[in-house]
Amino acid sequence: MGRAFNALRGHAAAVDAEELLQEVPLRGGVTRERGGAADARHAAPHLDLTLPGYRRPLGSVHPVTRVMREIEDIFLGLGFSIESGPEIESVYYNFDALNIPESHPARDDWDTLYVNSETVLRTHTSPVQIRAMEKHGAPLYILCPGKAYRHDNPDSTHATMFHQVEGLAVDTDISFADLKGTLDYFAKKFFGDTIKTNLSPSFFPFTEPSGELAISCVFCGGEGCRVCKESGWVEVMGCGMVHPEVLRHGGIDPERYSGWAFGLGVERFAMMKYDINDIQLFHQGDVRFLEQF
Ligand code: 2NL
Repeated sequence: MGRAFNALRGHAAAVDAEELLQEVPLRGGVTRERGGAADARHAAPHLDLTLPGYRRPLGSVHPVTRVMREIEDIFLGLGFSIESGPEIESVYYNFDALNIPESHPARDDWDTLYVNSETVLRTHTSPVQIRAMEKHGAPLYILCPGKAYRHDNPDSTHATMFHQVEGLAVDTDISFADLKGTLDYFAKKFFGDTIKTNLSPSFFPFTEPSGELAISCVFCGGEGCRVCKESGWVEVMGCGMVHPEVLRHGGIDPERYSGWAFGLGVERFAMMKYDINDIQLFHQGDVRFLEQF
């Protein structure tokens, strides 16, 4: 059996080599004749085997990966660790543990991609944070970058798959001021020292109080333009103090610990940083787009 196999392998190798040789175009218009070793020796003077091989074109880091790494580096510098988790997630971790009520529209078939009645493609990276709270307890300083999925119709600002980065800090005496200061520091590191930040009230079921962070428009410097709808500000992420119920679901005592969290869309950050107007470009693999980064 082994001998027969070896014979077969030898035969296959010979065929492959010959076929490969036929495909490689010769330099300097040298013709190659089909034949055995004698013919190959005959052609040898024309075939310079010391010439370097064909180089494969080198790719580059995808802009979404690049922005994700930039965000990771800023938070690694602040002492956060990176956590990851499953993209196919239970309804419990994706919704229930995050205090998202049964009746919430985000649970709808038209917003969430269900695998079955108990399983979804995660709609955000928050479930990773619940799992991390369960696994490590407090104190906890983590960043959760990864893919998220929504049942959206694709257009220039929506994609079925996109990337999120969520951050979570849980410790004794964590305050809203810590959140404000950290996000201002982060936004200035990412967008540049000249931008200003503005925090305004919002609502999420998993944070209380909740906020939206806006930055002064990177296109007009806050003067007012089409991008910022003449307001001078662009909303960039949601945030807030972790809801006590959510800490409890993570196995953390809300009487002893408090925490803040935020979530942002990586494609949106990349679009703002590199002045890109269509989210679809990130996922089409067009080299003419990708080679610009
Ligand atoms: C948005 C809003 C947000 C969070 C994400 C979070 C996670 C846990 C507990 C509490 Cl485990 N909060 N994440 C908090 C506020 C906002 O994302 O608009 N993202 C694109």
